Amino acid sequence: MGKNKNKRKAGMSGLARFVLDSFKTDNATASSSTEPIQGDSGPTPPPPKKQKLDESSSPLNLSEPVQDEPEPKAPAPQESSVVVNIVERPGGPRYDASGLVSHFEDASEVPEHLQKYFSQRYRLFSRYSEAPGCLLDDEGWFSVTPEKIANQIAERCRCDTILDGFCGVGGNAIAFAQTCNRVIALDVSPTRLALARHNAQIYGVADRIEFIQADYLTFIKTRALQANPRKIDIIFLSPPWGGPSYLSGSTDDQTAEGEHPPYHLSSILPIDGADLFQRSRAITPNIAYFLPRNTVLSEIAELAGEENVEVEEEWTGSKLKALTCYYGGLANGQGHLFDSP
Ligand code: MGP
Repeated sequence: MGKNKNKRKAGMSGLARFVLDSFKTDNATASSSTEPIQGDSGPTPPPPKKQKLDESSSPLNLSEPVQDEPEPKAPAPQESSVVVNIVERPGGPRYDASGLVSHFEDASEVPEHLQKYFSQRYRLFSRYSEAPGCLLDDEGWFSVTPEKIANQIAERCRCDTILDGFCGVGGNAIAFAQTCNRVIALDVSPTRLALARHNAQIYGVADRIEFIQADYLTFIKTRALQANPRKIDIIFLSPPWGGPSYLSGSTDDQTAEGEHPPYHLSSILPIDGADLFQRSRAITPNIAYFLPRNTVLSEIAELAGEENVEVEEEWTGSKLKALTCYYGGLANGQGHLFDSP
């Protein structure tokens, strides 16, 4: 499958530089938080292990062509800049984004709408309370991938270079940094990118991740213009699903009592989820797509065309949290597709 188990140190890559330069030329908002940090030497992560989750996989087969899609939906307003402290500590300065959002340690400090997520904080980040404390903004609280699930996905995505197109506060990027040689983590929000880097530092993996403030669609479009772009083996897509109300479904479809209405890929942001997938496939056949548990399975299958897709249910305890859909060489029995153009 062409996967590489060795790891190497990440600096800012030619690709990152190219993209940043392109952004500068276009006067678009982009910045990188990849400047080297002295003494960024947190604990070395343990060798990756397979996480045991109550999961099941079911390959789906189909052959429907994927339709062309409408124009991108309006992008969310962008924040322009973020100030982050570089804190002097024994052993060198460390990146610390503590000023950007509150780190809660007691439920009494937590706003009502975040209480449910706060009670799961150690499932989200097992090192949540390790100084200076993991940081999440509102969107991070409701959309970060719980750590065991992130580790499970990272294990399946073991490769040389992975692109996390919507890294949020870093849950998946941190896990990928423990199984992949190089992680390119994008987010359109400078705040969330700073929080991701802060959290990655707590896990001792910040120096293995290239954090790039960029809109994913612009990033891949820019990359397509490069004469000789760096190979990206896998793209991980965990886009916004439209907020915590995604479970209410995205249409007036009828459902049986007690069931959640179906979620359609057309509700994915910033563009229709089928379009997002097809644009990503222009870069690599190997896509891991993190989707709501109530996503219409036939739509997931349709994306695969003549190939198979493997759908992994992500459980924590007795609760189904989400689906990860593995396409291309990531799907069981399709390893030969991993290095295909
Ligand atoms: P959830 O259903 O909001 O939480 O999200 P929970 O605790 O299962 O809610 P309950 O009321 O059913 O108990 C379940 C998981 O989906 C979260 O842990 C996140 O990993 C993921 N998730 C949720 N949202 C709203 C998003 C999103 O917008 N984008 C992405 N990528 N993941 C999300």
